[in-house]
Amino acid sequence: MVDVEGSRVLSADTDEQQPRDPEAEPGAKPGTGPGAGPAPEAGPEFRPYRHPAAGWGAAKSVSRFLLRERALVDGPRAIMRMNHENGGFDCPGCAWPDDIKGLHLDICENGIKHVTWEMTRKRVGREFFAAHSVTELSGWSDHDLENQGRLTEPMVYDPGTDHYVPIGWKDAFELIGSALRGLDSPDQASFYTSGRLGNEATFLYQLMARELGTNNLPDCSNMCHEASGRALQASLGTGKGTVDLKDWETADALFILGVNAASNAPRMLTALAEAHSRGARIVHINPLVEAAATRTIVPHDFLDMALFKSTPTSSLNLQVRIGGDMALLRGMAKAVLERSATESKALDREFIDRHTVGFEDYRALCEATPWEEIERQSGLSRSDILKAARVYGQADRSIISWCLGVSQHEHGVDTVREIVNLLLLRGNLGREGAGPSPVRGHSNVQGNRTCGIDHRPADAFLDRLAEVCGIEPPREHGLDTIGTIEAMRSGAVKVFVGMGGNFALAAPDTSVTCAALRNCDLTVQVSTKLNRSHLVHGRRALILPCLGRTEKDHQRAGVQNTSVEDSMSMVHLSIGMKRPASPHLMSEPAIVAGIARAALPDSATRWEWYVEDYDRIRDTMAQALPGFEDFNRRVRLPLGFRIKQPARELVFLTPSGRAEFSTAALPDVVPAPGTLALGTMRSHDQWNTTVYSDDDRYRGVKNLRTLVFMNRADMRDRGIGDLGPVDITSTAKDGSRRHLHGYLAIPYDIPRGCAAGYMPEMNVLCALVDHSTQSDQPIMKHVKVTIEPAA
Ligand SMILES: Nc1nc2c(c(=O)[nH]1)N[C@H]1C(S)=C(S)[C@@H](COP(=O)(O)OP(=O)(O)OC[C@H]3O[C@@H](n4cnc5c(=O)[nH]c(N)nc54)[C@H](O)[C@@H]3O)O[C@H]1N2
Ligand SMILES: Nc1nc2c(c(=O)[nH]1)N[C@H]1C(S)=C(S)[C@@H](COP(=O)(O)OP(=O)(O)OC[C@H]3O[C@@H](n4cnc5c(=O)[nH]c(N)nc54)[C@H](O)[C@@H]3O)O[C@H]1N2
Ligand SMILES: [Mo]
Repeated sequence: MVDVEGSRVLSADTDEQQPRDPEAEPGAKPGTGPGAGPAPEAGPEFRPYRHPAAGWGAAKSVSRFLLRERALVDGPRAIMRMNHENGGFDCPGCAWPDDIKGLHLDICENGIKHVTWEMTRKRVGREFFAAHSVTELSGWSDHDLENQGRLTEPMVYDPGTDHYVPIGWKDAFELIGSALRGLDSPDQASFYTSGRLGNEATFLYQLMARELGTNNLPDCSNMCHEASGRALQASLGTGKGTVDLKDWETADALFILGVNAASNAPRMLTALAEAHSRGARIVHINPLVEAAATRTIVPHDFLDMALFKSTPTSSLNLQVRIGGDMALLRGMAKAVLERSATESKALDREFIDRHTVGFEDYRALCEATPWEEIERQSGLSRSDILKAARVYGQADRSIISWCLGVSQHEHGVDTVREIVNLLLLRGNLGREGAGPSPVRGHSNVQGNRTCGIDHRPADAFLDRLAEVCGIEPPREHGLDTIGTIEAMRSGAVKVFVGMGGNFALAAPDTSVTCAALRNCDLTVQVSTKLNRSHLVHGRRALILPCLGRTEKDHQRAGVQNTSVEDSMSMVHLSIGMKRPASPHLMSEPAIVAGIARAALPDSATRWEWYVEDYDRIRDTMAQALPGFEDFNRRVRLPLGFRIKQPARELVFLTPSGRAEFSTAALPDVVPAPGTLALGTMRSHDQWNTTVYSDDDRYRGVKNLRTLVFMNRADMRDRGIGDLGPVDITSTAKDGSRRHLHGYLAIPYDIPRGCAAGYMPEMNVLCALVDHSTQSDQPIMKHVKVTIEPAA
């Protein structure tokens, strides 16, 4: 337990290397074999990080990265245009909302890296594919594949030579069209979306799938916040958070569960620092004390930067056991209820009576859950849980925010519902400074759902789509990510289309997922960069290169823009301003329209007409999607517009018409003797399956990704030394085992019985059957493993 109030002396982050010659960068040349990261440039190092988050360490890392990507000329200019009201492009990184005052230089280290990675001057042209066979490329590391630069023209796999060869757009569309037309049923195709896709392309994409006749619309959200959406839907009647940045600015208490904000939502650091400065209390709940739970140097505050002045970002850190959040939340609720016996203000009775159902059952459940059980399951002492409960009880306005540490569990839905339960007790909903605030992942993953990427669409949505678009959408639910992998494996799905992303590596059970993709008749990947999913392909395969978000999108009616929705339901325009990486790229809406026309030659939908002018797509969306009325005008307002959130207005679209308390039993998350609970997570220097380097600055790691963070006592018990080689074995629900060999163990401040390492490499350990029965989400944060010294 660390109580970081009044914490450590700070110093500048000085242990950074100087910029390197880009050509000498080992990752710039073909690496030494598969694996996500670049070839190691030096031996692994581990030194606990003792500096504030962001600040100069981040600035240096950015300049090194810009140098390496040779984007020093365009990079800074583009970055100044990012996330600006009126006329910038939306950062293609995370989904944290833009600064509402529009004043700040609203950028972060990782957003800059992300944009630069897209704007690189390196290219993967036809010569590259002519020089390297698919078999040869399969031996390259994932870093080296992406690091070749931007894809430039459509390519088709030639099985005769084992090379990708150029194909014209028209022929590519016809190939897909004929494959789709030739299926016995449209349900033999599955259409994946990665959360980068803009709203307009998203709307056309789901329209095409439904006009074809399938709801097989898996997306990255199935692996990400599916649990959050389902829980919020059940508790509040809409599957989104209710708060916005203004609420973050007025909350008295912030509870941050299972987020590594300094790496994955760095702009949250600013909100945390501001909250701390105005006296709000911040409680971090995470098995690891991540960098955002210490101090930060606010990146855009140049005075702070100059003076190395940092601001605390935490009042209390609770190192919960992996999977123990629900028990902790239950403990906090129990404490609030106990206090209400003597203090009438502990509960908001009026709110509970007017707006909720199920309170008495929930109270009884909390009373019936013994403290011993809560302590055992959370891995925290009662007195520590009471500290968090006190912060909650003393605050008038509380926000609870969470990310994958909460959702990627068997009981992710129950845990998010427990978050809502706790909020309801004190009426922390529907008023300023209070409410649930999930931190979404990809920049437009929330917009994808809003605009129809949903394998379980609501009837009301389909009714309206049918009426507005004149189609007859299928009513049967479709396949999600897990379902799609199973169906490709069994042969039930024969055509896979990936609209962005890197399905082969992002999905669980790498070898099973790869075999499933290889079992398809046709795989189509719409991408900006070369990745593993291009090499793990069906009998026929296409790579379709598209414009990135930073690039100008010319269509018949002029330069087009696209809209996105952030974590807090703000919809705004993103306008690309760079010359496209190649003249042969197409925009995502144009690619969807091309596929749709080829697959549906008689379609009455005016696909080509839509692509000429995206305002036309938006006009249709305005009729088809609730909350998008007057879309074209409102999206052009300086900050865009906020989609109305009924729960925020205390309107609950639940069966009871009220917010519903849930009463789930606590799950048993205590690892069996000899086993550990392993969480897979991101390093500081990666974007999902895109790995920029082998470093993880805030966790003190250099030149190493094949690692596992462990409690020192757990290492001692097993005879494992510092950075000692280990073998990791996971055991799935069905008893099957999976292995990783020769990983290095790092002694880390993590609760006993818990371990952590990096995705996507560790997807090898995640069995396909290990998905939540509540959300079908793969259980990526609680893999049951044994760890032994390497044989
Ligand atoms: N730079 C960068 N930004 C990103 C991404 C990226 O890869 N790189 N990815 C984007 C995407 S798609 C997403 S979904 C988000 C992901 O953002 P995060 O959710 O921050 O992603 P992870 O790295 O998986 O980190 C999970 C955190 O949960 C903690 N954790 C693990 N198990 C538990 C648990 O049982 N309980 C609690 N309370 N905590 C736990 C881990 O210690 C870690 O701090 O970030 C987005 N932003
Ligand atoms: N074990 C484990 N596995 C996980 C997770 C975990 O925590 N643990 N997290 C899960 C989560 S939260 C997520 S969201 C998924 C991520 O899954 P995905 O979204 O499928 O994967 P990404 O790595 O984000 O995709 C990177 C690729 O997207 C393409 N791309 C980049 N920009 C664009 C663009 O503008 N348009 C198009 N069409 N393509 C583009 C590039 O070719 C790049 O190679 O991974 C999941 N997998
Ligand atoms: Mo995600």
